[in-house]
Amino acid sequence: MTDPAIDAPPIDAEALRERALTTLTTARTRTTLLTSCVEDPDLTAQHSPLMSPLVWDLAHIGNQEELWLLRAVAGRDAMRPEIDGLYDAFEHPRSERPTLPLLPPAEARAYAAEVRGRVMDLLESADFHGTRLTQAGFAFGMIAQHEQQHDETMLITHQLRKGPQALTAPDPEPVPLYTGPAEVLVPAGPFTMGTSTEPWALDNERPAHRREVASFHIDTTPVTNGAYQAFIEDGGYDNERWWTAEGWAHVRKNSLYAPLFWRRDGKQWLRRRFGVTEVVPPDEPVVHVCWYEADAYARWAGRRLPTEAEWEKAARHDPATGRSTRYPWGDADPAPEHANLGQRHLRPAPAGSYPAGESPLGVRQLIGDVWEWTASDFLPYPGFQAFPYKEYSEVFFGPEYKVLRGGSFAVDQVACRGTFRNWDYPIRRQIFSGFRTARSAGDV
Ligand code: AVJ
Ligand code: FE
Repeated sequence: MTDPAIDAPPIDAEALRERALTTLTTARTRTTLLTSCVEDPDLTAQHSPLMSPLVWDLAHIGNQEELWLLRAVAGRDAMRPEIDGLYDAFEHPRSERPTLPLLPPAEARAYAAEVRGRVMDLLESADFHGTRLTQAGFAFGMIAQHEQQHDETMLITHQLRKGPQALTAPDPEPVPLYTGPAEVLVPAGPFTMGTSTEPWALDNERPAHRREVASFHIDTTPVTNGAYQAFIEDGGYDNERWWTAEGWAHVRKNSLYAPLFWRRDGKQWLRRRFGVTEVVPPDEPVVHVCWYEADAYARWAGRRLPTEAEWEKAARHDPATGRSTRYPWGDADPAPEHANLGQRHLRPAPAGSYPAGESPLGVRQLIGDVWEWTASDFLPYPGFQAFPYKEYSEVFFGPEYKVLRGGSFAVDQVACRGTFRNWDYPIRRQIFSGFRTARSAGDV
């Protein structure tokens, strides 16, 4: 009998080449769509001080690809050293980027395409050995994830943009109203959090480590618009007792009364979504709420936000084997029946969708639909090492950022897994953020 562990080549170079090619090409198709569905003035305009002009994202995508694949991996010289500073996210805050001498749209496109052409040549002979950057094609995976992260950022810019609809996509399949249990019990005990084996996991997801988690209940679906409306109608935004001190100060100062993009129209709520105004659908997960709103809703409901460890245990721990899986449904890569990912729909799917994607305990929609706010600050795992650059994660660790998990409809699968960590300020709500709630097992 042959031992597959010995017989199998340690690195299947052809499979990696194929995966790198597919993920980079998928990202570029998305980038092209997001930057060609509007005219040039909409690419160079700033649609919100929170966001870069779309043409900045486009050239920044190319510049990061040049930096990591052509320079760091292949040792090439800079193609246009004079532009590096313009596209360094740390040199210029987003609000200032429109005033920079950015490459105009045609030049930005040509630059990104030129970089990509050279990367395609490099990929043909890449051997995926040697350094941590090249091992298992990490740098290619990191760059595909980076482009997809900016594709989500650009979709946020499209949502903030005023004016007629520029993007369309089919709606998710309608599903029968979800009538399963509202919450599940996750029994106490340790589980493995984070990963040391997922080849393209980013530095903040590493290393795998054991975490003790007390028993808790967690919602089987994200909180819906309908449930959130009940909080609004009950005067949730006017009642200080549901809010943290900072949250209360924030809602008062900014006169918040509902999720971003909502407005009341008589008895009903309307929302603006990619240039179209529509009635807020009650069965869809709520999106565009900040951490303070999620936290206040949970308290109003007699519950709390799950910690990051609770969220990951609900998403990855398989009670039958004691193992942590890559996704709630197991180790298989995401397929359309598992989750709403990749901007194939431009909205979350109704609560209770994707039964094939549920966790062993029956928790649904942990992956895709909406990013889920957790109670936790963004902190390094024990044994964290910044790689390949401190500015991805390390400089953001601290109590000023809250962790979001699970990914939204706007995230591609290459940048989404059970261990993936996102973070933002607790006031942010232009992102595709929702939440689910939890309670400790002892609490009623
Ligand atoms: C992980 C979404 C917080 O957009 O600031 C993109 C991703 N990092 N380019 C961000 C990122 C560098 C990052 N987030
Ligand atoms: Fe970036």
